[in-house]
Amino acid sequence: MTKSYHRIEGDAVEVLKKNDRGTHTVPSQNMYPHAWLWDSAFISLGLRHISPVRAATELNTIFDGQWKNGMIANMRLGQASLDRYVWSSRRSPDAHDSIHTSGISQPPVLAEAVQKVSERLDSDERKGFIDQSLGRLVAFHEWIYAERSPFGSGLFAAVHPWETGMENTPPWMEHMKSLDWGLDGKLLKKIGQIANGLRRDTVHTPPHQRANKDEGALFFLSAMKLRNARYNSTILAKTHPLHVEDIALNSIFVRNNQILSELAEEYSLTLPEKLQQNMTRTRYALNELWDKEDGMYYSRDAVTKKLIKIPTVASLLPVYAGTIPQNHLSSLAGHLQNAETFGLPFGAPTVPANSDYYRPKNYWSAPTWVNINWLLIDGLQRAGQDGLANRMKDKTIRMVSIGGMHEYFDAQTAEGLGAKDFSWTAALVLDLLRQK
Ligand code: 9WN
Repeated sequence: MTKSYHRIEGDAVEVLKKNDRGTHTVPSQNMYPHAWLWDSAFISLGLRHISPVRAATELNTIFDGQWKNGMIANMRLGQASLDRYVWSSRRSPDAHDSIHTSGISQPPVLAEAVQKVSERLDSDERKGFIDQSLGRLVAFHEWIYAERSPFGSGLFAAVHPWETGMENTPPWMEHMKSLDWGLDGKLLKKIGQIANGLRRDTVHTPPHQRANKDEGALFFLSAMKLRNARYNSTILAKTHPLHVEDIALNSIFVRNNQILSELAEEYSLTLPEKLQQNMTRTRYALNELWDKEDGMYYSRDAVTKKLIKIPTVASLLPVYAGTIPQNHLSSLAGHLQNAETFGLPFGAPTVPANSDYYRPKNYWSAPTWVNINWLLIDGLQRAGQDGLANRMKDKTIRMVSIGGMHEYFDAQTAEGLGAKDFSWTAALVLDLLRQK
């Protein structure tokens, strides 16, 4: 049964209240005890409708954990957590002196959040917030070029699947399995056992909805490689086998570079020349990831420069970048409407329905996520594709009204999956409703 818009708004506000920890919002009660970069960015987009000042605080909490070299980590870790030991971020001299974080980042969607939140603040608050945020955003984007683009393409090359935010997405999992990690089978097995022994996610969520054991082992293996290299990018460029120019990550990067330029112009800040040049390069380089034959984009191994041709919703996210040629945009819009692949009843599945990798209830391997639908809707609106954008918006709202404020959903049935009372689902559905 579908609920009225009014009821959904009420439920969304309730979830955000329940998950509020004062200066940040946890993604969900038990499963996710820390503050995550892109979660807090999406959460702030919903919070700005309730309290713009609280939305700004949400972002400041993430910015406050920024490393000395500009990195903003995917997780700002809570008290006494095992994750503090696993990541041991202090192994890096660049880590924050007193705030514990992971040692990797996440999609740079913070400029978007800063812009949208700042528009809701009154002028004094806005000035203070922008003065504080702009320098931090510049340092973060400069860090991406300095430390995550070591092979000269101008694209963001991620070193861990969690940097994409789409943890077990099939192209990454397949690619990781194909790499030489320099370990024999016995050691790999041992690492897998340790990794799965440390996992707590499958206590809170049915295991078939989460990453499987092999995927869990790959997450841990790559994290240990990074930790052993003390997160030093010069060492990683030589020793780490995994550098992927992820298409979703780079689409988000291009759009947020654009927003950062807009903010700089509006607030009379001249961006460093090198950063401006790099931003232009990234915009052009995104099109190197276009595959003419399939009419969509793919992620690329940054070392071999080979596309990893397994279609996922990331292949369509250049819609959000806002800079792609018109014929590419039409092709991606076509995929989004194809009922055999991405045009499912409740939004874009993360893996197309006709793929061998399609597992309808499994995490980033088919279910649809509200944040990804939000990014697609936003891109389609800016591209003037209002009809498709509105249809996706209606599907997403209807899905949440049927499935509840879950983390992700079966794109065919709207069944809620993963964590319950998930913060960005609540925040973004609130945002979509307020746009109506
Ligand atoms: C690891 C918090 C995060 C999201 C990610 C999502 C999931 C974590 C996990 O939860 O990842 O970062 O434990 O699997 O995949 O996008 O930011 O909600």
